[in-house]
Amino acid sequence: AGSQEASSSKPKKVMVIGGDGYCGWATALHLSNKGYEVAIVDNLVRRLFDHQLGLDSLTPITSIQNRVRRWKSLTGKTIQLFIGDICDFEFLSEAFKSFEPDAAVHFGEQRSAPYSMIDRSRAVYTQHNNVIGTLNVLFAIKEYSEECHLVKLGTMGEYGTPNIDIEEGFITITHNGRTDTLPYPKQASSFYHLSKVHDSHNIAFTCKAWGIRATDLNQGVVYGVRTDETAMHEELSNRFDYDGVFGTALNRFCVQAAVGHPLTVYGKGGQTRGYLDIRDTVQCVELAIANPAKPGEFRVFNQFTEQFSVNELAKLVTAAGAKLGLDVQTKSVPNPRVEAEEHYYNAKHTKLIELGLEPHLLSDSLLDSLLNFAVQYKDRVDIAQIMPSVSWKKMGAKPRTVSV
Ligand code: NAD
Ligand code: USQ
Repeated sequence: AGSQEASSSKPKKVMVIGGDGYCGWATALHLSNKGYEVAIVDNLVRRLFDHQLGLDSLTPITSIQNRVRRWKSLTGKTIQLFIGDICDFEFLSEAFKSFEPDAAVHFGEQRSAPYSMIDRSRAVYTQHNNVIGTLNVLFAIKEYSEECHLVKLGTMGEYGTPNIDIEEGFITITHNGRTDTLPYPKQASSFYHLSKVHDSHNIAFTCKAWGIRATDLNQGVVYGVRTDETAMHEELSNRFDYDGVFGTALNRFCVQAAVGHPLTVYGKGGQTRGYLDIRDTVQCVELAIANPAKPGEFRVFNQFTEQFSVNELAKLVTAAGAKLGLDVQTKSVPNPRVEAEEHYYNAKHTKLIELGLEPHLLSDSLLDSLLNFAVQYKDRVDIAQIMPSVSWKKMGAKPRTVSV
C-alpha cells in the first residue's frame, strides 16, 4: 500500500467529514501530504460544545479557515472546506456533487460517552446526530457517488467486554448442528457507543441492499497529539482534550501528572481497552482508503495496537513522571460509569497489520514527550475540569445546565 503519489497520476479525492476534530484534522493533513485531494466537511459543533460547557483544548487551536490557509502557505496544497451539518441533506448533497469524492472518511459525530450521558436531550442529540448523519452519508453515496468507498469510524466499545475473545466484526457460530458467520454480538455501554452500533447496522444493510462499499473501523482509545504534519507549524496544532467529558484516559493522565493532580482511576481500574497512537489513526485510515472494500462489501477492522487496563496506564504514567521529577499520585475515584471493572479482554486486531500497518507502540520516549508536552502547556489547564461530572446512574430527563 504505497502513497497516492506513487500509485496513480490522478489523485484520489477524499472527503474528510469531521475534519476539524482531533482525529479528522490530523488525517486530513496526512492525506493531503500524501497526495490525495482533500475536502473537509464539518459544522464546527465540537467547538460549540466547548463554549457551552466552558471547556478548552490544552493546546491553543486557531480557526479551521486559518488552519487550511496556513497549510496552503506551507505546502502549496489546497484543502477545500465545506462548513455545514451532514444532518442537513441538502448541504451534504451539494458537497458531494461539487467534490465528487472517491472515498468519504466519516469522523463527524458526537464522540464522547460522558456527553451522551449528561441528560435526555444530549442522549437524543447524540443518537440523532450520529445515526441520521451517517444515514445521510449513505444516501448521498447512493445518489451521487455510487463508487465512493465509505470509511466509517466506529468504536471498539461496540463489542463491550464479553467473556470470550473479540473477533474483527464477525464470529462463526455452530448452533444446533448448523454453522454460520454472523455479526459479533454488540454490548455497548453508553448512548454514544450505542449510536455506533446503530450506524454499523445501517451501513451493513445498505452494503447488502444497494451495493455500497464500506469499511467500519472499530477504533480503540486514541492518545498522543503530534503527527508529522500538525507539528509543522503552531497554527496546524491539533486539539488536546483533558477534561472529564471529552478527555480520554491516557491523554488525561498525562495532563493530570503535569499539574500535580492525582490520576483519576475510575473504580477498581481493571477496565481494559484497546489503545493506539494518533499517528496510527492516520496511517490506518490511509491504508483503508488505499485498499478499498469491494462493491457490496461491509468490512470491519479492529483499529488499535495494544491493550491496557486503566491501572496499567496509571503505572506507566507514574514511572514516566518520576523520570521527569514529577511526583505522580493515583486516586481511586468512585466510577461515574456503569461498566465492568475486572474482566476478561482479548480482542483480535490483525487485519490492518496484514494491510501493512507499522504500529507506533506506547514507548517510554512517547510517554516522555507527551508528558513534556503537557508540562509545556500546563498553565492553560483548568483544574476544575479534571474530575468527572457526569453520572451514568443519575442522568435523567431533566435538562442539566452548567452553573459556575
Ligand atoms: P472530535 O469531536 O474531535 O471531532 C469530531 C468532528 O466532527 C468535530 O470537528 C465536529 O464538529 C464534527 N461533527 C460532529 N457532528 C457533525 C455533523 N452533524 N456535521 C458535520 N460535522 C460534525 O472527535 P474525534 O476524537 O476526532 O473522533 C472522531 C471520530 O473517531 C468519531 O466518530 C469518534 O467516535 C471516533 N473515535 C474517536 C476516538 C478517540 O479516542 N478520540 C476513539 C475511537 C473512535
Ligand atoms: N477512565 C478512567 N479514568 C479517567 C478516564 C477514563 O478510569 O479519567 C476509564 C473509563 O471508565 C473507561 C476507560 O478508562 O473504562 C476508557 O475511557 P475513555 O474516556 O478514555 O474512553 P471512552 O469513553 O471509551 O471513549 C473514547 C472516545 C470514543 C471512542 C472510545 C473507543 O471518546 O469516541 O469511541 O474511546 S473505545 O473505548 O474502544 O470504545
